[in-house]
Amino acid sequence: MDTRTKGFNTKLVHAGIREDAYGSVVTPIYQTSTFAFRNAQQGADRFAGTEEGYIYTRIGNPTTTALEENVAQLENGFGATAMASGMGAVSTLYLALLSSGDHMVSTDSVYGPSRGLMEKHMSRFGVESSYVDTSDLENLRRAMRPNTKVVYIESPSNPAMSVTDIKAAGEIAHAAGALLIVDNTFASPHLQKPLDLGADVVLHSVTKFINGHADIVGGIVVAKTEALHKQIRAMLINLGANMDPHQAYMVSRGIKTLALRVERAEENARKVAPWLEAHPQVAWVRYIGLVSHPQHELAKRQMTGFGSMIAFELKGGIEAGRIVMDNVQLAGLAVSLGGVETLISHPASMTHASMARENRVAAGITDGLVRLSVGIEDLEDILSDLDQALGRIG
Ligand code: LCS
Repeated sequence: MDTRTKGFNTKLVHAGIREDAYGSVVTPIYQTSTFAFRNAQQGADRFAGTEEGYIYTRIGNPTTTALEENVAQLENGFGATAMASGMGAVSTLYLALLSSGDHMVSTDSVYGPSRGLMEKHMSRFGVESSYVDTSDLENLRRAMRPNTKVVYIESPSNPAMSVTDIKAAGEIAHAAGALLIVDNTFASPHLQKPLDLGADVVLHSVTKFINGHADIVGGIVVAKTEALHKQIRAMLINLGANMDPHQAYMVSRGIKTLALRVERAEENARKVAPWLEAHPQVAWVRYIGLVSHPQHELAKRQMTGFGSMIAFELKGGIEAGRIVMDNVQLAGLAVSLGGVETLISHPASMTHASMARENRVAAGITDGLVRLSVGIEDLEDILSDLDQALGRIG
């Protein structure tokens, strides 16, 4: 069945599954490191690329291919490459698309290590970078240089929840001869399709919504064109940050319910966000579904939903935040997000601790910001857990 013309939910369930000798309904785990050739000529042909087929699992594996085909179709891209982690995807992209003397402009409130890898390590190889608030396109325009080769947007961003106009960012990047990469982790392909909006490459930490069950880490990159897909894949094969077939199997299992999970979690978040906003202990809430969010209208235009990530700050600052995090019972006090379970965390001391404090504050990641990944549990239980934890504040 050609799933490319089918709807999103049908793709989630069926895309990438190939018929096998046994009529397996799902793609089995091909737990093998290597694939035997019929003869020496076949080995040579596969290496030369004149015959399709598998060679060695770092280069490709049927279980991983099934996931790659699925996500490539969800994002409307030419092809996808699965990695060992989201950071495996980020590092592969930096190394595949940037060279010494090149410059990258990025959203300032990106996931901490995406910025740390660039500023602390890629800089050692002569790659320059600027981090600006890309939700204001003027900042992006001003940051472009003659040697800018990549514009890297995270939208919505982790954890400031800032939203960037992807279509406009693509136009700015392309006018300067640069590529647009979008980290689509927070939205998931169910709520946002950056390639349709003009991005060249989209990436995910599949650890989050795509897998959705908090039981593996993984990453994936989808390229719009064959040339970009080949360039990224060639880098991954050399780097060796490939996804393992067992990991790929787990993700293929989790992804089938992506739309159901994302919609259910959003239903909860749409109630939790205004509840928090009305709470006397809460200073402010950033949820893109709230009219108080500065890019609410933009999010409505470029996304098909608002998701389930909420950032908020308590009037009592970080001390009050600590009390809440120490007293939640249903919500897990843990980093990561996008799973079926509600999780709470403190970016300034956890996921974004590696960022210089002045950069963090400039990016809207205040010391008192608490991040909530709303799960699919019963709404009443999530609210009563938050209520009792907030009630512990002096
Ligand atoms: N991109 C975004 C937007 C992320 O949130 C993360 C991880 C990554 C890339 C990297 O993916 P990983 O290698 O972890 O699969 N974000 C995390 C977070 O906020 N808490 O724990 C991990």
